[in-house]
Amino acid sequence: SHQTSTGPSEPKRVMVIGGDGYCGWATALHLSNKNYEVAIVDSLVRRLFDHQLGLDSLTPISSIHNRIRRWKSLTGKTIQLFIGDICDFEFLSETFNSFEPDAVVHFGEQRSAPYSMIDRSRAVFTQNNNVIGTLNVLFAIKEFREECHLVKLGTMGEYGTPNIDIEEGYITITHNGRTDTLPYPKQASSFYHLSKVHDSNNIAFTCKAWGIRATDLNQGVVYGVRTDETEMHEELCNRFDYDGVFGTALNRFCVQAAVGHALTVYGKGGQTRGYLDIRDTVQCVELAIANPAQRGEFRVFNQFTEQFSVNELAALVTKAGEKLGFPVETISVPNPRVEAEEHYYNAKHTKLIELGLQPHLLSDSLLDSLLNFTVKYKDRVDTKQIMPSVSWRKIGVKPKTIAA
Ligand code: NAD
Ligand code: USQ
Repeated sequence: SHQTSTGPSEPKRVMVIGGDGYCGWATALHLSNKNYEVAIVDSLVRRLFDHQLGLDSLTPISSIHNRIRRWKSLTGKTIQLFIGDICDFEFLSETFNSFEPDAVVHFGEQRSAPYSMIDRSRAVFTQNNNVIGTLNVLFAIKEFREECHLVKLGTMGEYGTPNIDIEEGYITITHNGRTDTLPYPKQASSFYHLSKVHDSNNIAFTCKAWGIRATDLNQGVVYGVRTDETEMHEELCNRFDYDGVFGTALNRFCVQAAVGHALTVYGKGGQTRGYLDIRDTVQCVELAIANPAQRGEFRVFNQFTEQFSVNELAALVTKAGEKLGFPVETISVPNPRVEAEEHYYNAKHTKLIELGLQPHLLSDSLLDSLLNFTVKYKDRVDTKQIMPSVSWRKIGVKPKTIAA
C-alpha cells in the first residue's frame, strides 16, 4: 500500500543495492518511510575499505543490523537485509527470487575516483566490481524479473568538461547533411568515472537487445548529511566522508573549516561540477521509481540542482565560517588529478524538475547548519587524512601501501 500512489504500474518492492552507503542508506529509509517494501543488498565492502585505508566517517555509524533494528523499533517498518556481493551471481539470483523487486536502485559500486587511481589493483577492482556487478543485475532482471525497472546511479563525470553545453544523455547532431540523435560523447577522467561509462553502454545495449527498462541517473557531487529519516535517531545517522580518498568537495570544505584546516582547492580551482543536497538525491530516486521507464527505454537524467566551481565553494564556506566566528583560509594544493582547471560548463538538468523535483538549493542557512554539524563532530577528525594522497600521474602497478 503506497502513500504516493500515482498509478497501477507503480512499483512497490524496491531493492536498494548499496543501501549501507551514503546515498543508499538515506534512500532506503526514505522509500521505507513512503511505504515502499524495501530490501537492502550490500556487501559492506565500503566499511572494509575504510579499515584497510585507516579512514573513518566523521559521524559514528551503527552497524547495518542495528540501523535496521532501530528503524523497525521507531516506525514499525521492516527493511529486509541481504549481505553479499552482487558480483556473485548465485547470491544475486537468490536475492531476486526471494525479494522479487519491482524496481532495483543500484548504488552498489566503488565510487571514489581517487581510490580507483591508487594503484593497478584498485583500478582493476573498481572496474571489475562496478562493470560485472551491473552486468549481473541486468542478467538477473532479464532472467527473473523482466518487468523490473533498473534505476542506476551514474555520474555527471561521464561527460567530462566539453566546450559545448551538456545535454541529458543524448545529443542531436547534423553531420554531412544527415541528422541523428546519438549518445552524448563521454570523456571520463578516472578509472572510476570510466567504469560508469562502461556501465551506461552495457545498460543501453540490454535495453535495446532485451527490452530492459532503465534510468541512468547521472548524479553530480552530493553534499549534506541530514534527511528527514536519518535525523530521527542517532543510530540512523548517515556516514560523512571528509578524507582525501572518499570525501567530496563541499563536505570536505566544511570539515576543513570546522577544524581550522585551510580549504584544499586543487590547482586553479575553476573546476566546475553539478552539486545537489542529499535530500534531493532521495527525492530524485523516488521520482524515477514512481515514473518508470518504458520497456526497452534507456532514459538518462542529469541529477544535480546547481553548478559551482571549487573556488566558488571555497568562497561560500569562507563567508559562512566568518559569520559563525571562525576565520577560514584557502590554499592552492598542486592538483593531484589530471583535469581541466578553467573551462566552460553548462549542463542541462530539466528532466527531474519536469517530474516534480523541488530542489533544496545551497542557501546560507543550509551552509550554516552543515558547518555547525561538522563542528559538533570535530573532535573525531583525523587531520592527517585531509590532504590528498593519490596522484593520477604516479599510479603504477606496485601495490601502494598507505603511509601512516
Ligand atoms: P558509498 O561508498 O557510501 O556506498 C556504496 C555502497 O555500495 C557501500 O555500502 C558498499 O559496501 C556497497 N557496494 C559496493 N560494491 C558492492 C558490491 N559489489 N556488492 C554489494 N554492495 C556493494 O557511496 P555513495 O556515495 O553512497 O554512492 C552511491 C552511488 O552513487 C555510487 O554508484 C556513486 O557512484 C553514485 N554517486 C555518488 C555521488 C556522491 O557524491 N557521493 C555522486 C554521484 C554519484
Ligand atoms: N576538489 C578540490 N579539492 C578537494 C576535493 C576536490 O579542488 O579537496 C576538486 C576535484 O579536483 C574535482 C572536484 O573538486 O575537480 C570534484 O571532486 P570530488 O572529489 O568532490 O568529486 P569526484 O571525484 O568527481 O567524485 C564525486 C563522487 C563520485 C561521483 C562524482 C560526481 O565521489 O562518486 O560520481 O562526485 S561528478 O563529479 O559529477 O562526476
